[in-house]
Amino acid sequence: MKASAIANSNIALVKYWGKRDAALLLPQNSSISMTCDDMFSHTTVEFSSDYTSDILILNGKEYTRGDEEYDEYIQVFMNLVRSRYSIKEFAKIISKNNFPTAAGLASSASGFAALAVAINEALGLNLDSKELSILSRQGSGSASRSVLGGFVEWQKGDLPDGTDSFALQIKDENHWMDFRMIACITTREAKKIKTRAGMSQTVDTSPMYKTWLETIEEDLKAVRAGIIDKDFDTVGKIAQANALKMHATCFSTIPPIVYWNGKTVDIIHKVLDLQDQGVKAYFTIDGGPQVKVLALEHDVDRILTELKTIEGLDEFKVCKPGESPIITDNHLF
Ligand code: 2P0
Repeated sequence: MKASAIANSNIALVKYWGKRDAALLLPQNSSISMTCDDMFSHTTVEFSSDYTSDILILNGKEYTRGDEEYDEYIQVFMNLVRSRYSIKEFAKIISKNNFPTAAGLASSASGFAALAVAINEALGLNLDSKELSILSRQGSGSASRSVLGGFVEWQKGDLPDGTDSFALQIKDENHWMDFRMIACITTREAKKIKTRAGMSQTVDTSPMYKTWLETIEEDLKAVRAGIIDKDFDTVGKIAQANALKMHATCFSTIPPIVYWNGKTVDIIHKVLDLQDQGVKAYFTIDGGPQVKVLALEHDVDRILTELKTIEGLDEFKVCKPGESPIITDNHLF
């Protein structure tokens, strides 16, 4: 009843921002992402009657009742798993990330995808990728996209029960092998405003949110086609504009949500300068201060050289399109 899995994180090119059902984690809009090959969660889960409650150890720290990570994420998810698959046992879960947690690098995406895949293996559930996507979505929405490699679209679905809200692969990791995402780590501190709170505040109070929803289908259509045609300029331009629209909805809530720090802004200016010089580089930003620069492989060195001129910015992770989760015998306990 013990199994381990490794799942990659993903970075959205068209963002998921806003829920229509907070309990089932159903989104207001569809989203498109790239699964990233060098940002992953490694998770081991074991169900046993020896455990009297669920145990969670994340990056070496134990979380228990009273911790948000435990009460609002793991407990809710594990209770759902037990009730859906008629399991009585509690579980021990040990997970670690190879990148900063809760700072806008989608650690909940890789974390819940790895956990869902490990649970599927440990319990012998034989879930297919659609069912795995639906299960991981209920841990964290963006995790629905991390159960597949390459370029992925999470279709929002329309049904109230969420059975049509899951991810499908647009193209696998071998389709666009020179596509790169340079994650610029501006800080290792966890963000102050969690994504969940940020999303719901935005939906409730931003006058821009209506525009977000009105323009999302055209962004999805352009990025989907751009990925299929390997049209870097289209994907980069629309992804950049889509990220700025998402942050515009955040800035315009009451009280305002500003996920950026000074280095975030410095990187934006640097990338815009590069664009003025004819370099193909675009940025995207999630619910945190980190910036991800989209580029093609042959431009990465030049872009990194420019980014390193920003004072205090010295930590980067360059990712390619990554693969789907894998099962591993390398157990963490
Ligand atoms: C995304 N983000 O599409 C968007 C863009 C952040 C900004 O999905 O509440 O942690 O667990 O469903 O998945 C992060 O949100 O939120 C996210 P929940 P999640 O990647």
